[in-house]
Amino acid sequence: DMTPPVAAREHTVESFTREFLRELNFGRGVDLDRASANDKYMALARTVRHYLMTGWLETLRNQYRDQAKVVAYLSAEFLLGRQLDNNLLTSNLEGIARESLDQLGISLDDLREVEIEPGLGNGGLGRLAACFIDSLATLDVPCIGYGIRYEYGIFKQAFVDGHQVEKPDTWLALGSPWEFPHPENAVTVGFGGHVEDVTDEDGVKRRDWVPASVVNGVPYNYMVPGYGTNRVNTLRLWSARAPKAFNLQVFNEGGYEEAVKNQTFAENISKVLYPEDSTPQGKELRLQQQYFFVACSIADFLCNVLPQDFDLHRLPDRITWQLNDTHPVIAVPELMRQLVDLRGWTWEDAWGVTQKVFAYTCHTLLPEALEVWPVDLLGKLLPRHLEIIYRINELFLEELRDTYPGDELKVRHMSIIAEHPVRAVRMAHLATVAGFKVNGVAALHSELLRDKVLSDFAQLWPEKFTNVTNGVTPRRFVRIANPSMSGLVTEAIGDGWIKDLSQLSRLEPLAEDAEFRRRFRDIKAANKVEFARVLKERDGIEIAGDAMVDAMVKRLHEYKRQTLKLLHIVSLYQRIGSGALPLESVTPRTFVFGAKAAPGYALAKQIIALINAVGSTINADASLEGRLKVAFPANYNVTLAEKLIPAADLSEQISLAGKEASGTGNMKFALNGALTIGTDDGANVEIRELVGDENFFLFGMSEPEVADLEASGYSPEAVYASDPDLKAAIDLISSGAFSGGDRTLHEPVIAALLGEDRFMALADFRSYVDAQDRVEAYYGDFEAWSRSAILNVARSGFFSSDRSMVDYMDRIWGAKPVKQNF
Ligand code: 26V
Repeated sequence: DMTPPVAAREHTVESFTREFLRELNFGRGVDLDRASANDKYMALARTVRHYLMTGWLETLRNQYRDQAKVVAYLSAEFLLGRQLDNNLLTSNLEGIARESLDQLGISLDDLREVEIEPGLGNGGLGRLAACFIDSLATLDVPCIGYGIRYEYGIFKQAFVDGHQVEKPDTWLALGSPWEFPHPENAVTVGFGGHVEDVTDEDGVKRRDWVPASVVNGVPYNYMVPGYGTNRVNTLRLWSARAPKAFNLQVFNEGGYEEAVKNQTFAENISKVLYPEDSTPQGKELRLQQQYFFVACSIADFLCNVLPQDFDLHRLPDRITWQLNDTHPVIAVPELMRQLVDLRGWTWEDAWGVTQKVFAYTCHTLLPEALEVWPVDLLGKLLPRHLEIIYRINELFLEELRDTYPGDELKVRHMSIIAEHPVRAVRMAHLATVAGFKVNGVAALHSELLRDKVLSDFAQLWPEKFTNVTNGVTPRRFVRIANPSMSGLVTEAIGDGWIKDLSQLSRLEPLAEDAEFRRRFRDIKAANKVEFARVLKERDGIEIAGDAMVDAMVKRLHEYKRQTLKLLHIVSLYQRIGSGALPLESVTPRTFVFGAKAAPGYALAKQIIALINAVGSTINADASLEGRLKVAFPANYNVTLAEKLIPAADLSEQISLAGKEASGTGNMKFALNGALTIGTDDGANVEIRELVGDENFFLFGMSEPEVADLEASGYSPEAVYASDPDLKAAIDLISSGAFSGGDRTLHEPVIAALLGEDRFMALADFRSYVDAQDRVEAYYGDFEAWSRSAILNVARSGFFSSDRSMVDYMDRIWGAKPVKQNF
C-alpha cells in the first residue's frame, strides 16, 4: 500500500493538529511547551509536506506509466523564495493550519517569519526558473527542474558605513524541511585526466576518457506543487560529495592528505553560488559546477528516469532540455559523449538526436555577459568534451563554407571557437548550433538577438529563432504577496484569475467605479503601512506610512542606471535647497532601493555607497520636514520583494534602451497596481502597449536613438554643461555635500558618468526628470491615478508565467499537459 499517512483530501483542523503534534513529538523530539520557534516551524513544514505527498507519488506513478514528454529545465539557479506559504496555498491548507495553530496558541504568521529563503540564484534569471516550474506544475505539464543545491546561496548583504559587506548565506544551518536527499541514487561524474584510443572486442575504435578524479552527485528532491491540481512535479538539485571508494583507494596507498584534498575538491563544487550577475569571471570552479550538475542531470534522466529498455533514438519524443542561458550548455558535448563514447553510436546518429533535444534561452544583450571558456581551461577539466566541441565546430564550419564560399570573415565570426584574445569556446554559438530553437525573453530582446547579437545565425536558420516573453507566477506575486488585493479581485470577478490571469481584464469596467477605486486605494494604503512595519522591524528603517512609494529594486548594474534615479533625487534635493522648488509643492515620497552588487564589481559598490550617503543626508535634513526619504534596506531578497511590491505606487524600470533583456520585476509591480516610469526597453515595451500610454510614464531614447547617438559620438560632458539642473546635481555630489566635505569619496562614480557614461544616464536625465514631473502632477489627481493603477492590473494578465509556459509548449517544446484525476 503506497498511501501515505495523510490522505489528500483529509482536510480537517483535528487531523492537521494530530499530524503537527506527531511531527513535533516524533520528528523533532520535543514537547509543545518546550518547542522553539524553529521546532514549530519545522514541524509545520513537515506536516504540510505530508499533505502534498499523495499528489507527488501519484504524479510519479502516472509518469512512470504514461511516459509522457517531459520538459527538463536545466538551470544553474532556482531562486525559490520561501516555501511554506506556497505549499500552504497549493495544498489548500492555509485556513486549516491557521486555525489548528491558533488552538495550540501558536501564530501562523510568527512561524512564517522563521523560514529562511533558499537564495539559490542571483536575480531575474534564477527567479524566472522558479516561476516557470511553478507554472508548469499548475498547468499539469510534466517537468523536472535540474540544478545545484548550493550550500551557500547568494551572499547576505550588510552595510557598514553605507558600504556593502558580504556575509555567507547559511540557509541550511537550522535544517531544510522541504528537501528529500537520496544518497542511494548518487551519480558519479569525472573531471580532468586524459583521452585514450581504445579498440573494443568487435574491433571498433573509440575514444575513451580517463578522468583524474571523480565526484558523486547526491540528488535532493523538492516538491513543486501545482495550484488547483493534484500534480506535484520535482525539482532535483545536486550536491557534490567525495566518493568513498575513491578515498579508500588513496587511503590504502597511505595518502591521507591526498584523500582529504580530494574530499575538499569534491565538496567545494556545490559549496557556493557565484554572485556575479552578467559578467562571467571565467573561474575554473564555475565550469566545474556547470559540468557537475549537467552531467548528473543527463545521467539521471537517461539511466533513472527513462525505463531501462528505452531506445534512445526516440529521445526527442520524451524530452526537451531547456537550457537556461549558456550555463548548462556543456550538456551538448556531454550527451554526445554519452551516445558516441559510452553507447557506441555513430557521430551522425548521435548528432541527429542531440540537435532535436536542446533548446536555448538567451537572457542578455551585453557582449561582456556572453560566456566564453578558454580552451586551455576547458581542455584541462574536460578533455573529451573539448574534442567533441572541436568536432562539432569542424562540421559546422564545413557547412558554412559550403553555404558561403569564400566568406572567411563570416566563418570566423560564426565559429564556435574564438581566437582572440585567447582561443576560447563561445557557449552561445555552441548552444545556437546545437539547439533546435533559440529564444529571447521579450519581444524587443528577441528582435535584437535576431538582428544584432546572433544575426548571422538567424540569417542561416531563420526558423530557429523565436520569442517567448517572460512572465511571473500570479500565485506567489499576487495571491500570496497581496492577499487584500487578491480578496478584492476575487470578490469582483471570482477566483479563476489565479489560474487564468487573462481574466483580470474583467476588472476593466471597475476602473470607472468610484467605490471600487476607493477600496483599491485603501488596500494600497494598508499595504504601505504593513511595508513600513516590516522595514522598521527588519531594518530599523522608519518611513511614513502614507507617502508615495517609489521603488527601484534589481541588481546593481550600470546598465540598469541606479545613478539616473540618484541624480533625480539629488536634483530634487538641490532644487528644494536652492529655493527653485517650493517644498510644499513636492509630493511626500519614499525612494526605496534594493540592490546587491557583485562583490568584484567595484563601481557598483561605490554606487551603493553613494546612494546610502545621499540617503543619510536627506533623511537627516530637518528642513525637508520628512517629505523625502530614502530607504535602502540591505539584503533585498524574494521575501522582502513580497512585502514591497504590493505597497509600491511607482515602479522604476529605467535601463538604457536595448540593454535590459526583459525584466520581470516590472511585471510584478504592474500586476500589483504600481505605475511604471520606464524606458522603451525589454518587456516595458509590451507592458506599455498593453496598459496604454496614458497609464505608463515613458521617457528616454529608444533603442535606435541610442544606436544613432553611439554612432554619431556621445559626449556626456556636453550634456552636463548644457543642463543647469543636471550640472547642479552633479556639482553638489562633487562638492562633498554627501560625504562630510570629502570631495574624493564619490569621485569614481562621477568620473564614470562624466567620462564615458557607457549607459548614457546623462543623455536621458532631462527626459527622466520631466517624466517625474508628470508623475507628481498625476499622483495629485488620486482618482485618475487609481484608475490607471487598476487598469495596470486589469491589463497585465499577459505577464503570467502560465502564459509564458503555454508559449514555450507551442513554439518550442511540443509537450502537452497531462491531467491527473483528483
Ligand atoms: C549570469 C551569470 C551568473 C553567474 C556568473 C556568470 C554569469 C554570466 C552571465 C549571466 C547572465 C545573466 C543574465 C540574466 O540574469 N539576465 C536577466 O534575465 C532575466 C530573466 O530572463 C531578465 O528579465 C533580465 O532582463 C536579464 O537581465
